[in-house]
Amino acid sequence: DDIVAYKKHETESKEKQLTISQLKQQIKKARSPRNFKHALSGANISLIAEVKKKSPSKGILKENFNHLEIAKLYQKAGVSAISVLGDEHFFAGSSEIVRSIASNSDISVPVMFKDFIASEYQLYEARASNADAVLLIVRILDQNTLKDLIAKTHELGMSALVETFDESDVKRALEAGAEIIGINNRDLDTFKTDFEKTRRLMELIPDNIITVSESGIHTREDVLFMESLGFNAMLIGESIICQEDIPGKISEIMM
Ligand code: IGP
Repeated sequence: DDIVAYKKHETESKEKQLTISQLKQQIKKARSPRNFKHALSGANISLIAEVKKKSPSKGILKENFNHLEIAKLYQKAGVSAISVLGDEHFFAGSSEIVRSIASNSDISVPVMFKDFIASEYQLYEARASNADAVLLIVRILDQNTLKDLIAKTHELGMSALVETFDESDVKRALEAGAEIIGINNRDLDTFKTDFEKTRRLMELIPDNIITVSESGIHTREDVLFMESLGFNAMLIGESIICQEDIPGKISEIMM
């Protein structure tokens, strides 16, 4: 996979600046992890709001983008968790941005480190940045790596949101020990969203698993649809970030 090769290469050069054992030293001084899974387990559907400056399909989403200020608006609006892009290349994020948000005293909700994770190094990087959760994408990982990364994430005291696109991904996620499964409504090749596919995949997931509907959610109707399918949470970026009035948009769709 291209992305995995790219990330492995990127990790190798990062490892020259900062080794795993140095990251482990940083982790000893990190704040203790917040319970991401618990934050998504409320009676009503939860919102994970995403801090994303740029996307591969739309380019720069907003001018004068201040990551920390947006995270603070999310916190004030009462979101359940915040997702922050750690990837620099495609999304103009970074682990420093994750750290600035996850370490800020105004932020008390769990923070997810969102990247194309392909190795343990990135999990240490996430925890050293004070992240509480990571995203693991099934279809870019082989089954053994997926299992190992889920186990390592839990060992570090974090939660893993395990992202799926099709039936086979869902089966693999369950088999690998995922406790939180995300269904991406967007096809990463065509950038199209397909809620019908989401409905089908949702039927394969047992009730004891926490479920997250990801991408392309724009309106109050979309939220009600995801609620009707039984999702515990939604991951929303674009449709909130692109608004002038971010708290207003959040209360409009969440009510
Ligand atoms: C958020 P949106 O359409 O609300 O901005 O989507 C999130 O689901 C999306 O950014 C995402 C993503 C990913 C990005 C989901 N999985 C994997 C990068 C990599």
